[in-house]
Amino acid sequence: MKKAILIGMSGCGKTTLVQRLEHEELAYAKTQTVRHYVNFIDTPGEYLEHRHLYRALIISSADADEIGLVQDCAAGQTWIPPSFGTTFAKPIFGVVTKTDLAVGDEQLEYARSVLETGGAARVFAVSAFTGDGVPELLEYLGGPPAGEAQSADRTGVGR
Ligand SMILES: Nc1nc2c(ncn2[C@@H]2O[C@H](COP(=O)(O)OP(=O)(O)OP(=O)(O)O)[C@@H](O)[C@H]2O)c(=O)[nH]1
Ligand SMILES: [Mg+2]
Repeated sequence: MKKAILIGMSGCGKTTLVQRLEHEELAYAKTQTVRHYVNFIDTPGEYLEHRHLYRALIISSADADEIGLVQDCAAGQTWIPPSFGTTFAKPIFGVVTKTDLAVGDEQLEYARSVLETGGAARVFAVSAFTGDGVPELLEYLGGPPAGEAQSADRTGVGR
């Protein structure tokens, strides 16, 4: 499975999504610093919100195969600048989060356009709460189907 670093504003749902993808219990915990999971690198939203911290994102991305830009569809604003993805010489995908909160298509379209403008070649729309869209994202990253035990994967054998 490819390793992805997730980047997005504070509260957009990165950690909750990683918990869902890693089959962990969903429990709120503010991300204070970069956290490494088996298949993901979770980052604090502040690293995107303060330009002088971009450097930490660039350094952390060295261990990732893919860059995942994350946008909360219910946020109504973004910190992802146009062409932000060019900061990283790696493939970029986008994730629209919290689709369970979307009221109509406009919010989803806005989030999708933010991610595409930021450089995402593929965009996935997910809800970590309901699991909608999670299998498609896992398939893209080459992971096992949602719900399937990841014990073999966790050992790192074959990676
Ligand atoms: N309704 C809904 N709420 C969600 C979803 N995912 C996350 N949340 C909520 O959004 C809030 C922020 O989620 P986090 O996963 O901590 O966000 P984050 O992007 O990791 O935030 P930072 O660590 O501050 O960068 C929490 O209260 C979550 O419960 C979702 O799919 N649907
Ligand atoms: Mg977090």
